[in-house]
Amino acid sequence: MTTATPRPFTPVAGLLATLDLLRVEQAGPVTHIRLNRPAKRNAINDGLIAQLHTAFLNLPEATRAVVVSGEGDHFCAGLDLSELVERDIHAAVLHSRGWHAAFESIQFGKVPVIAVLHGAVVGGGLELAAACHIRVAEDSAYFGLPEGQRGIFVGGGGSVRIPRLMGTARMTDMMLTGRVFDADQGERYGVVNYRVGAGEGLAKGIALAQKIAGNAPMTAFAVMHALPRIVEMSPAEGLFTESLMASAASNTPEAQERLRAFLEGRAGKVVKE
Ligand code: 1HE
Repeated sequence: MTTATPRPFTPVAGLLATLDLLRVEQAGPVTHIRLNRPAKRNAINDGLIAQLHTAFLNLPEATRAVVVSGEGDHFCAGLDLSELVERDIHAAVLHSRGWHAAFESIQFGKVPVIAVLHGAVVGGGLELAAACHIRVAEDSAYFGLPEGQRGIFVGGGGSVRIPRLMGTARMTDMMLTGRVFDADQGERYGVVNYRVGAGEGLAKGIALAQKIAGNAPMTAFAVMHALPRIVEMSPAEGLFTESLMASAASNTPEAQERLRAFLEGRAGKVVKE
C-alpha cells in the first residue's frame, strides 16, 4: 500500500492572516494554529483570547481537524497577569465569560482539535488544552495551576473541564499546594492522550489530525457535541439521546457508503497498532 505524501503547510490568507498573535497555516483538511507570543511565553492577553475566538469561528472552509501548538519553549503561560491587576469585579466576570466563549468555540466548534503540548502548560494554558479534544505531550511538558499561588481562581473553564480529565482531588491538590505534574504524570492522570519525545509532538498531532480528517463529519460532530452532553445526563436520558444521535449518524449517505464498503471488502479491518 502506498502512503500519500502529506501536503506542506502554507499560511492561510484573508481574515486569519491578520491575526498577529497567532500563526495559522493549512495543509488540505488540517489547519494548524500556533500561539505566537513567545516573548511572553504565549501568555493569553485580551488580544490573544479574542484572536483565538475569531480563528475558531472562521476556520478555512476545508478544515476537518485543527492542531493547536505554542511557538517558542512553552505551550502557554496562562493568563497574562499584567492585565489582571487593572480589572474591577464587573470587568473580571466579563473577561472570564469571554474566555468561556472562546474555549466553547473550540470544544463545541466545527471540527476536532488536537493540542500539542511542550514546556509550561499552566493556568489558562491548561484550560485551553482541556478545551481541546485530544492532547499530545512532549517530554518537556508540565502542568500547573499557579492560580492558587497568585491569589486568584481559574476563570477559563478550568473548574469544569480539568476535573473531568484528572479528577477533582488532583486539581484541588494542584491549586492548594502548587503541585506540578510532568508529562508522564499527565498521561497517567488522564490529561495526556499521547506521550511523545522531544520535538515529535507536532508530527504526531498532524498525523492524528489527518486521520481524524478522514472520518465522516457526522461522526466527528456526534463525538464532539453529543458525547460530552450524554455523559452529564441521567442514564435514561443519555441512552435515549444516544439512540437519536446514532440513528442520525448512521443514516447519512457517507455512513451508508462506508458500511457498504466494509461489507464488500473495500474497507480496512480493525487492526492492532
Ligand atoms: C508573563 C507570563 C504571564 C511569562 N503573564 N507575563 N500564569 C502563571 O502564573 C505563570 C507565570 N509564568 C511563569 O511561571 C514563567 O514565565 C514560565 C514558567 C511560564 C516560563 O519561564 P521562563 O523562565 O521561560 O520565562 P520568564 O522569564 O519567566 O518570562 C518571559 C517573559 O514573559 C517575562 O516578561 P519580560 O518582559 O520580563 O521579558 C515574563 O514576565 C512574561 N510572562 N508568563 C504575563 N502569565 C482565565 S483565568 C486563568 C488564570 C491563569 O492563567 S493564572 C496563571 C498565570
